[in-house]
Amino acid sequence: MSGSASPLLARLVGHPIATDVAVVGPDGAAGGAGTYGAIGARARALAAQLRGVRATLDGARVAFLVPPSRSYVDTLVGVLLSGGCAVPLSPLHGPHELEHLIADSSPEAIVVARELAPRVEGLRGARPLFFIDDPRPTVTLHDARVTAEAPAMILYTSGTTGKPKGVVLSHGAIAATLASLEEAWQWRRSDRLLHTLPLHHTHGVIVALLGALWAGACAQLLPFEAARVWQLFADSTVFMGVPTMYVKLMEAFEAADESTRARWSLGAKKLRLATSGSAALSARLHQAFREATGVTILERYGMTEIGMALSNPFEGERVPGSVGLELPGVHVDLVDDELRVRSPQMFSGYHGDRAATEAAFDEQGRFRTGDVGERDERGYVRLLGRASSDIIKSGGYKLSALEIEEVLREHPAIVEVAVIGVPDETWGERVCACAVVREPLELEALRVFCKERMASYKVPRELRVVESLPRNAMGKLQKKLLHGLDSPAR
Ligand code: MLC
Ligand code: AMP
Repeated sequence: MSGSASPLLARLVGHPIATDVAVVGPDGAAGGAGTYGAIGARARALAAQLRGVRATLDGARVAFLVPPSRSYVDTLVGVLLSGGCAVPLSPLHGPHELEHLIADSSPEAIVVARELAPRVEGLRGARPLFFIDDPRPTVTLHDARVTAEAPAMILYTSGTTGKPKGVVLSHGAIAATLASLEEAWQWRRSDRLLHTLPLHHTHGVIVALLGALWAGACAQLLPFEAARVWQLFADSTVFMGVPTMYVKLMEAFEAADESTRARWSLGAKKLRLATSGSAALSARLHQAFREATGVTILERYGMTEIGMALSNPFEGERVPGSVGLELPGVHVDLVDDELRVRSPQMFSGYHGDRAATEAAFDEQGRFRTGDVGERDERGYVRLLGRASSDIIKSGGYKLSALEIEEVLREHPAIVEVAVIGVPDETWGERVCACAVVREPLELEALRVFCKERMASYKVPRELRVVESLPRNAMGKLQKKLLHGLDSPAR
């Protein structure tokens, strides 16, 4: 077999000190189970089981539905060690989404936490199901040979067309992201990451979780809850959030009494790095967090397909409202104001969709991000918006207006509908449905209808009942008129 060995696996299971702690849970207790050695051992046992399905998984997909926890890490590393391509599913996905993700990725096997098994039982067909919590036989196998080019992960992301697309990332591409961030942000083995992001998107799983493991550091995994995060800053050196998390942190801070504020401010001084990404952080929030904590948030920009591209400097000026400069190894051009990217972190393609993959690159092989921006004289990039109004970013989740519209059209009261993102203080943008109706329709009823059919973060937060939808002479929907804005870029 040709190709160099996976640099990602070399780091994930090559940690020199087996007793170093890689993962702790919400209570922060280290215990023996979360050490690099213990995770490696359980991951190897899972890999051996998976290779019982097929000796060389050779990039075949293995989907897994495991809540954010040490078991998630065991599973991810186990799938990678088996030579399989990991497809993380989320407990936040509804049945329709799980059905699409499983059908589209056509996994060879599914790994599941026992309590979540009922969610995939009816969807798995004849595929074998492995329970992550089962004790596993200790089979000794040589590690599968996995190359840098081999597919490591498929992450699903919403696009401007139809259902979410699977972004295939190779071991080498993920390693390039992690190496670039390690250098840029000076990740250290002594770091402790406070991790509250979901683990089915690149921010949570690659930038944060694998970022920590690549460096041999420790990640504490827990659900986001503002007061708890403030308390835990005192035990952490790194925090990574989406802007909505910082909004919620500042709301909690402002609501707290003076002594709590003083304690939280002091605790936050332990952070050597607090980053923001996935959506725009306002200069006002940047400043409010700095006033509360003395910590200057480092904002960076990335995308599932391209990894991380731009970042404010770790040392040097972090400019509020800017996403900074190219990360090591990355090249960004502004072509007609659109950011186009060349990078060793680049994805290998959309799973099973060659036409979409080809269309994603320009004639010079640069990825078309669809994000619009400008550079200042020092090279710092400021983002101005997106080319398509069919993409909505709510709380850092990328949502497709078209996907939500498709569901809404099934509602008996709806004649026609357009979904737009409306500026929102907390969420960045909130999902708003503009609908022509044949009978009265209330937002709450619409939300109930939607919740059965999509992840709850996609459900419209606003309903505007309109006489008709604005169309041009060709009959094409004019979404920008619904926004009341002239520029399609904003
Ligand atoms: C939760 N809700 C949302 C929402 N998150 N609604 C709209 N947009 C969101 N993002 C809804 C819930 O469904 C629930 O609805 C209600 O809000 C309260 O839920 P919650 O669980 O209490 O909310 P909270 O935990 O505070 O969630 C906020 C959040 C979360 C910011 C922690 O949204 C989050 O984890 N966002 C991160 C998304 C992310 O990782 N994106 C990265 C993509 S990768 P109800 O009706 O049930 O009450 C990427 C590339 C890059 O973008 O550069 O990083
Ligand atoms: P995703 O497809 O979920 O990976 O989201 C990628 C998109 O998130 C990018 O194309 C941007 O639109 C947006 N994004 C990421 N980081 C930032 C940021 N710092 N500021 C504004 N938008 C961002």
